[in-house]
Amino acid sequence: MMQNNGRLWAEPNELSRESPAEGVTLLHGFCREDAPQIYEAIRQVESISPFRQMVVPGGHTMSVAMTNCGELGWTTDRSGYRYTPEDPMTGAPWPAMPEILLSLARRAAAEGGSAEFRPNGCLINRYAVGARLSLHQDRNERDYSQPIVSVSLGLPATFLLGTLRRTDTPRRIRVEHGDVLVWGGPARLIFHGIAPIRAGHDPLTGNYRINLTFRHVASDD
Ligand code: MD3
Ligand code: FE
Repeated sequence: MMQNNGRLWAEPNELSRESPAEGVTLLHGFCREDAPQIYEAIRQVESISPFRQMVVPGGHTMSVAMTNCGELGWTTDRSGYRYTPEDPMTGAPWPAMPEILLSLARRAAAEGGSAEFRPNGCLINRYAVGARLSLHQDRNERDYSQPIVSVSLGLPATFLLGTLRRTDTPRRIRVEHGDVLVWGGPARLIFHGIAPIRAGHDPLTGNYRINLTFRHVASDD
């Protein structure tokens, strides 16, 4: 491991753990070896509920393409953001969460200190070159007691790690293929985003970055 301005830089093929902020655990390379099977599971989901670019209430179309698996999937349209049991595009339930994804999320959460993580939804984001996600909070889950686990595949990205206040300048953190982050406790409601993806090629995903976020969404019953 090399030390650089107080930040630890992992060697490219090394596994390492960092805590870039309170409540955040970065498991560098945690799913690198399983990435081909994880990607296969995403292809399976996508064959049932395809990636699509959704429209936000303000009328803009998101640059990120999205789909979901699990009991509840996140969507947006002109009328607002919500979690639904059905894919509005197909009218059918979202595809079930593949076992390999569920077990990855639970193992990662345990490493981040949450042994009881029960994700019932997984939002899958696909970024083409230039796609970005502006600073936001994730509040539609209505249950903030469980963490969010995020998995990065393919092209690297600059993650914008903010605070609980929108106006604070976010820190920039590089996330790459195989990295897994666990966001719990005081980090669950921070503002965060993704800077525009830069051109590149990944052997597994081609010209895309793919991010999975596992969530426990409160259901109404
Ligand atoms: C911290 N996705 O889907 S993952 C999102 O890379 C989202 O696609 C980004 O933000 C992506 O909502 C970032 C890391 C992440 C996801 C959700 C969080 C960090 C989070 C929710 C609360 C706190
Ligand atoms: Fe988010």
